[in-house]
Formats: sequence, structure tokens, C-alpha cells
Amino acid sequence: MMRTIREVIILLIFVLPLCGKDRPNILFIPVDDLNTWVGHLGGHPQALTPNIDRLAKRGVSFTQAYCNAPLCNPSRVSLFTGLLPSNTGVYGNGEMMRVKVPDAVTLMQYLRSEGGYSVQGGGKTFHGSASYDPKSWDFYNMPRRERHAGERDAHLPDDAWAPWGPIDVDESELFDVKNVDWAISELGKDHEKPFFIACGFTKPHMPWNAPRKYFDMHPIEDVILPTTLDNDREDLPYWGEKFAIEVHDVSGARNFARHGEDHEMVLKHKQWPRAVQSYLATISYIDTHVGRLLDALEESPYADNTYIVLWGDHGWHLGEKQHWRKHALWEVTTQTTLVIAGPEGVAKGELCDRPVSLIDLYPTVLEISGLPMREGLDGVSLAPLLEDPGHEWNRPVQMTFGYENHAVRTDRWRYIRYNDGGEELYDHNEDPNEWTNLAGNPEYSSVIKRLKQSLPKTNRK
Ligand SMILES: [Ca+2]
Repeated sequence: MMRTIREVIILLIFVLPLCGKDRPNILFIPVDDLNTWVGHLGGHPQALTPNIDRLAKRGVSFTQAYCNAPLCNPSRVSLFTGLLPSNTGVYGNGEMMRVKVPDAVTLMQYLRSEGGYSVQGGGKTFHGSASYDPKSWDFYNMPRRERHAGERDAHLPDDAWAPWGPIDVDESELFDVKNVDWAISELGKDHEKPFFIACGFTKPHMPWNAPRKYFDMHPIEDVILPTTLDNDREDLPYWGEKFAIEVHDVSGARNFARHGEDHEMVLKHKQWPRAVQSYLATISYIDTHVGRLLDALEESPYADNTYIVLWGDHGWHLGEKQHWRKHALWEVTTQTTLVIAGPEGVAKGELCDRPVSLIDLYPTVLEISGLPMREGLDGVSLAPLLEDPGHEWNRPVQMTFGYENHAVRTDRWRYIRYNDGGEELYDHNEDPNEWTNLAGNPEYSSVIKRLKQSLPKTNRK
């Protein structure tokens, strides 16, 4: 491989002295479908996540972290390739990374080939079978998955949409727990090389079935429902409304898999409090096992030279805009939890309010590992914000759901533009719930004109 002179100089001065064991280890913790319902972020006032909060006390937690796409596969492919969905052409769950971007060099691939890392993954990292991408991993752990039916409310008819409820099962039998057991065993071993371990949680993805004790932590009679506005959807353009009421797999810009009106079903069967309780319980369950992982790292020889990166792959609605699940471009569908802690260059116990994106994780990991920056990545390293969370930052975040549907988020505004020209604009200084779409108001045409410049310039089919 040809290198530029600059790369060779960087290699000689900065990289070679760091080779081998001197590089820090990385513990990556992807959490599926986790919005901001964690204690210290306050996405829900009753979230109980003492362990994710304890991680935040050791590092920097981002109060405005956004996904690249509000769906598992495009979000993860984008994060791991460092390329926005508009550049991968992966928009839905049906498209394969190695078909759409066969030459992509994933973060893990780069750490293996350029950083001398031992790279292992387990549980849910990529979406589905893409987890086994052989170029990305030295080893992949996939525990056996058992189905555990949750207890449904007694009055519910069989056909009611209600994939939630407590389970009575030994926790050690659960997929995520078995996967954490594996990661803990890895942290207990001697490692010749610096390691990157991704321990990916499949919950709180539906179904929201967690052991009963986590439901008991969130008594249903006390559950607070999200704040909503009854006629919130009246000012949405065509695609906003479509995304609110239907479930879309937007592979190749096609739309299918109509699931009906989730919110109507929830109200009809009086399931809203139960659903909120179940999501809170499933998050608390995950948090407990994040805590086991953190304990194991703290007790290991790697406690002082390992960075921890915990992230959710997108947000999740529980009735806001009378919408459920993800699959849309609003604040609640796209905002997620991102916490980074580490031995050096990371502030302790600070919240960072700058808008950042999961696209930034690839370059961030390269920088904290002391590796040369890879060219062609769509994100930028967050290292300046890790050191100083108040550091100046003026980088609009881009999000994409389906072909040519994008959102741009700055510290104040969210601008959404759909492929038919439909638009939404929300002013977060005045309207944190995104209740009032300002896009049709001529007073804001200059704001829209400015935000439009930050839309992705390419739209790969
Ligand atoms: Ca509205």
C-alpha cells in the first residue's frame, strides 16, 4: 500500500512508539434501541440506571447525541464504516453492507490491520448476520438465544399488540447475560495485544420482557407517561405522517410492512402505562449487566488503560407524536445515549451539550488509540470535546431515513426534508417537544435556507 509522506512521518513519530501493548484497550458497549431514558440524561424522570450513571461520572456523557439512521442496520453499518447512509446506500434492514460497500474498511478491520489490535465482538454489534463479518473480527461470540414469553395482562385478547411483560426465569439463561459473561471472561485473561471488545446488548429492543424484579422496581401505578399533544401530527407533511403511522423498511427507498396504528392499539387495550413500565424495566435490566461488565473491568489489570464507549443505535418513541418505535426523523427517534470514559484526555463526570453524531465514533476511536486518521471518513473525532466538553463546536448533525429523507440538527434547530420536498422545522429553544412545525412560516425561510446547506450532498441509491 502506498503511503503519503505525511502518513509516513506520522507513523514514525507518533505511531510506531505506541505499537503493541502500549495502545489503550477499547470496550465498546452498543445497546439496542436505547433512547435517552437513563437516569443522568433524564429522558424519562423514572429511569433507573445507576450503572450507566456511574460510567457517566467517570467520563463525558453527551446530552445531544444522534444516530445516523433511526433503524438498526443502517445505523450500525454507518457507525462501523464511518460513512453516512447517504454514502453507503444502506437505508434499511434488508441491505447487506458487503454488497453495498464491499470495500469499506470497518473500524474493527482498521484496528486489526493498522493498530495491531485483537478485535472481538459478541451479541448484537452489526444487525443480524452481518455480525459475522469475517473482515471485522478475530472472534465472534453468539450465545444461544432462548425465547421467553412474557406475562401478558390478563384482559388482553390474543391478537393485541403488546410485546411486553415480566418473565420468571433464571437471569443466567438470558442472551445478553450470557454475552456479558463471555466479555467478563475475556477481561479476566492475559492479552498479548491491545484489545477492542464489543459487547453488544440486544435489549431494550422489543419484546420488553425482563425478569420480574426489574418490573417491581417500576410500579405500574406510579408510571409517568410521556408528555404529548393530541393534535401534534396535524402540521406534518405527507412523509412525516406516513412515518408516524406505519412501520417502514426503507431498503432501496421502497416502503412496506404496514403494521397499523400502534398508538391506537396501545390506547384501545389500555397498555400505555404497561408499555412505559416495561421499557423502563428492560433498561434497568440492561443497566445491571452493564454494571457487571464495569465491575469486571475495574477489577481487571486493564482498569487503567481501557476506554469505554457506550452508545445506543437510535432513539425510541413511546407515544410521543402518537408514534411508537423508531423509523422517523424526529428528536425522540434519533436521539440516543452516548457515554465515553477513559484513562487519559477524558473529562470526569461532565455533560457535553454539543450536538454530536455516532458517525463521529470511528474517528474518535482512532484518535484515542493513537492511530493515524483514516481519510474519507464522514465524521470527526470528538477528542476535543472529551477533553473539554465546552469546547467550541459548530457542526450540524445529519440523519437519514430512507433515500433522500434527511434531518439536520444544530444546537437550536431541527430541519427535516423528505424526498418529495416536504419539510419540518422545529425551534428547540421554544419547543423541545417538537410540537410546532415552523416550516410553512415565511419568517423562518432564511433559517431553512441556511440549514439546507448542511443536507448531505450525495444520495447513493
Ligand atoms: Ca405538531
